[in-house]
Amino acid sequence: MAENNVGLPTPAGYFPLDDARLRVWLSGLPSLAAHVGGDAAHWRIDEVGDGNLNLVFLVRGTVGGVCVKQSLPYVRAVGESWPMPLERAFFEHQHNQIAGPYLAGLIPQTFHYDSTLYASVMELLSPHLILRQGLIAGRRYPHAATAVAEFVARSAVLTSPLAQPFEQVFDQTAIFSRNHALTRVTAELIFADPFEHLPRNRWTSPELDQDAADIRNDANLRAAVARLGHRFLTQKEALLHGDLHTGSVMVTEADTRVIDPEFAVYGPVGFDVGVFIANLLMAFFAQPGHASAADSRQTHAAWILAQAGAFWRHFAQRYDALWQENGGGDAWPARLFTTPAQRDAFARARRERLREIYSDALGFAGAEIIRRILGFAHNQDFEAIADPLRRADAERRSLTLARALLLTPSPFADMDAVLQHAQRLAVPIADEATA
Ligand code: SR1
Ligand code: MG
Repeated sequence: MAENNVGLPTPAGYFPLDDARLRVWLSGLPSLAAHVGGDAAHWRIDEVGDGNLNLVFLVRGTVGGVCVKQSLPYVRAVGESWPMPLERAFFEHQHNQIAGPYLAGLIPQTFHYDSTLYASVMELLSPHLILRQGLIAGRRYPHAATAVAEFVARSAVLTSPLAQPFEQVFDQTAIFSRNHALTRVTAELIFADPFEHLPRNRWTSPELDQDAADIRNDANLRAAVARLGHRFLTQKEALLHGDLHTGSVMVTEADTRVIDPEFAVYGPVGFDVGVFIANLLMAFFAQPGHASAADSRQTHAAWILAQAGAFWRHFAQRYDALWQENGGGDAWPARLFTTPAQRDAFARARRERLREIYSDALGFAGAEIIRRILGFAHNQDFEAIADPLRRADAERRSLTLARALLLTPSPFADMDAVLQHAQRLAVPIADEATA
């Protein structure tokens, strides 16, 4: 072990990649270099990482290309003042190893993992875009919501004791329970930070100063979010992606891939469900901020909202079907439910389980919205709105929905009720009078 300049131990042999080092390293791995093709000196290499944490390189040559993702020993978006262990690449690799076999076609193929450089070499997804960027640009991806729902449903059932022997699940849970650094990020950034005065928090100021203070000072909201934080840390239901926002999905019109499972941990299924729904809801509320003279974005906003419904419906239907088809694990042993009466009881229990996931998801969605507007890690849906008044308006409407999801969820008997409420909240005040 050596010490890097941020004081964290890094393994001997680790170095951050750059254009020159990547050419040398990759050309020393002939089977990977073959995916790129041609003379390494002529490869086109672009560093495209736009997330908070890692280096991401796209390498293109005469045959095709690869994507190389590497951990840095600190939070990229902040710099060396926020050290961050390199192991996140290991947990992303473990997710690919353990959940990957169930997720064919929904994740990029991984060709190689280097445990010294904490780097993965993956399939180059082209001409894919990050889903969030596409939604901001006004583009539609007709299959994205159902593909992400399929990813969540397969992960939720097939990595859990519904489908696996408990010994296997316990061993996997033990692996991901070492994902301390990124689980701490989630525990603090989602479930605590927005309720404290911290230098790393920010919001659209001064427009949202009062909203931020109201949220910080709302004891019931603190309790609702803390309760969910407790569930996140204790309910080891299935292997989560752990950071399933619209920036973790790459799309074309026909193809959808979920990327970046470095926050993977065993947790409550409703967390992934709620985070993804929250990010669609924020994309929806942000649309007026992206309007132009030619496009009010109303139609696009309505389409995005409908995707949240399609996502939940597909998830619920597939979770139920996959459970019935793969119920060979130690939880809910299939052999106990064979007579008509037993099968009825099992069907009722499955409906109850989906109600539980739905209820969790509403709360996690509320917590995700609040942290994206008042915490450290914001999203481009709002950040790309240059006018602070318009940005604050979209953010305030989102916060209003988040509070309702967390504090008064009972009117939201089903997802349609959530979407109708979001639609009502999105109507500008002036239009409400004439509606
Ligand atoms: C310090 S990392 C901040 C955020 O970026 C990641 O994408 C996660 O969402 C995390 O909460
Ligand atoms: Mg990420």
